[in-house]
Amino acid sequence: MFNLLKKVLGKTNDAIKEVVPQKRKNITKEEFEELLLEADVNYTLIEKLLKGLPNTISRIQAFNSLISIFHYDIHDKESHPKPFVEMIIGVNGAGKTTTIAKLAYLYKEENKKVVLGAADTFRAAAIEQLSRWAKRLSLPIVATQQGHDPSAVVYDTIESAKAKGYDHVIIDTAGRLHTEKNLNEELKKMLRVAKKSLPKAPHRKILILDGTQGSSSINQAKVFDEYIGIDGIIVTKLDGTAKGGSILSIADELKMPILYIGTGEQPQDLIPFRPNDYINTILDEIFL
Ligand SMILES: Nc1nc2c(ncn2[C@@H]2O[C@H](COP(=O)(O)OP(=O)(O)OP(=O)(O)O)[C@@H](O)[C@H]2O)c(=O)[nH]1
Ligand SMILES: [Mg+2]
Repeated sequence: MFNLLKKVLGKTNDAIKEVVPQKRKNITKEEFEELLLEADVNYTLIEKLLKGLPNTISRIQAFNSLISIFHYDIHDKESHPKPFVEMIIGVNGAGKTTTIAKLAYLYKEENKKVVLGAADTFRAAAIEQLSRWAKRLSLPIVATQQGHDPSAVVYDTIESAKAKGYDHVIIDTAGRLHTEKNLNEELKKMLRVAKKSLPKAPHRKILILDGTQGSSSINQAKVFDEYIGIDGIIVTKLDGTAKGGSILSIADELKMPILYIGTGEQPQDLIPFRPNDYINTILDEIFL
């Protein structure tokens, strides 16, 4: 897992290498500042991270500075109600549908029964795309036709899960900009209708952020959160970007748990996000 993270953060680490080519015991404050900039950490946060640090920084000092951003630990095994309903939200092309396949794969590995809800009835071929994943992973799926009411799919999927004793419901939604009022009203309706089937559903509204967008996705997340309340984030496409440091900005500004990171296009390409591992992977490139 640790090595996998190292591979994923490869490009970010390459950017860092430009600043500190050889591993050392200590780095200067200026070097720390520069490498955070290279990794796309925003400047306000960099200033905060540098505050109180001496001019020469050891690994422990760098670690303590970075870990201070993360205020939570979400991978304590929580017990989930059954069915546990998750709704996957985000802008167009962020990686929602692929992430659903990954989550479903993970739950299946834990011997849980999963059903998918194809509530992206908006984009042409979205239903087919999720159906293909369902087939490939041998999962049941609840779907309707393109153009039909996505809320009905949400309701039917939860009802089906209750009737058949499924552990997990994962609902795909259409990509939407945080600024599209009508589409966001539709999201609210989907949430209301979910509650008609199961009062506490959805238990988790997960926002998918495209890791290649770097810190700019923070604004999106804030607007979605104001609108419907986000319970957790999954950052995708971190395999293809040097902006791995944006995770620090996301964690600091949004104060929402980062649940997983997406590291490729296959179902197994999802890593639970653990702040310690993430920071150590970066620091391994800098310090002896
Ligand atoms: N390299 C890489 N590609 C990814 C990752 N996650 C998703 N993708 C790719 O990103 C593209 C878009 O993924 P989708 O899952 O269709 O995105 P979406 O958010 O459902 O898109 P819409 O439904 O159109 O809004 C696809 O080509 C995926 O294979 C990831 O973690 N790494
Ligand atoms: Mg999709």
